Amino acid sequence: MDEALISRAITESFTRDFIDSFNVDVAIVGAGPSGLVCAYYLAKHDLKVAIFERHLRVGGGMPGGGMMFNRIVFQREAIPILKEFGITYKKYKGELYVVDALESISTLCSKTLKKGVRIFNLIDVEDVVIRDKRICGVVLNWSSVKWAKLHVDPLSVKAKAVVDATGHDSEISRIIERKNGIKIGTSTGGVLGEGSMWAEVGEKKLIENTKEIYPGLVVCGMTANAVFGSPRMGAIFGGMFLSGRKAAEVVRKIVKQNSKS
Ligand code: 48H
Repeated sequence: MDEALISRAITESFTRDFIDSFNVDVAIVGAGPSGLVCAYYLAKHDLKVAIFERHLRVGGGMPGGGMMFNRIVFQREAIPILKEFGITYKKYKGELYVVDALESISTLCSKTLKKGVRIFNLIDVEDVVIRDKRICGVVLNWSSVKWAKLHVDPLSVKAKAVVDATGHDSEISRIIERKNGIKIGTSTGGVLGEGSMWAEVGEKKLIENTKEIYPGLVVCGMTANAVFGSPRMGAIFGGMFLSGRKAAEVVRKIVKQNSKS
C-alpha cells in the first residue's frame, strides 16, 4: 500500500469535483435541513447543485434536537417529504410526529448525495458575486482560514441562482444588504431579524417567506423568517423541510428563466 497513492486518490477525486463545481446551476449556502432538502429536489430535476457548509458536519441545527434531546418533531403536512426520503417517523399526538434527529440527518445527506448534489464541508461562503443587479455566484474560503483570521484571498463559484440557507443568522442576505446597499422586500428594506417563539405562526410564515428576495437570491429555512421578522418555532422541523421543497420550486423557475436570457 503506497501512502502517496492514498494521498493522490483523495486530492485528485476532491479536486476534480471541486473544479467541476466552479460553474453550477445552483449554489446553496448551508447544509442544514432546508438547504439539504432544497438541494435534493433541485437535483431530482437534473439541476447541477453544490452545497457549501462551513462546519465539519452537515445537518445544521438537527443533531441538537430540542435542548440536546436528539429528537425532532414534524407536523402532518411534512409527512410526504419524510416518506419521499424514507425517514422513519412515529405518530405522537394529534398532528405531531417524532423523528430521530440523527436518522434524519444521515438519510437526508445520503439521499441528497446519491441524487448527484456535491456537498463541500469546511468551506465558508464569505461573499457573493454580483453583476448587473443580479447575484450570480458565491465567494469561498476554507473555514479554517476564517477561524484563524488569516488574510487569504478567496475563490469564486458561478451560479444561476444562490440559496441562502444559513439559518438564524441569514448571513448571505445580510451581506448583500451591508455591502451593496441593496433593499430587499421587507418593511425597512433590510433584514428584520427573527421574532420570539410562536411555533404555529412561525411555521406558517416560513413557507410564505421562502422566496427570491433579490434577483438570483432565494431565502429558505430559518433565514426566511429572520429576513422577514417572523417568529421562531423551536424544534419542529416540518417547516424547514417544506421551505426547502418550496425554495427548490422557486429556484427552478429562476434557473429556467436565466438559461433563456
Ligand atoms: C457556509 C454556513 C454559512 C456560511 C451558516 O441552522 P440550520 O440548521 O438552518 P435551517 O434553516 O436549514 O434549519 C433551521 C433549524 O436547524 C433551526 O435552527 C430551528 C428549527 N430553529 C428554531 C428555533 O426556534 O431555534 O443550518 C444552517 C447551516 C449550518 O450548518 C451553518 O454551519 C451553515 O448553514 N452556514 N455555511 N457559509 N457563510 N453560514
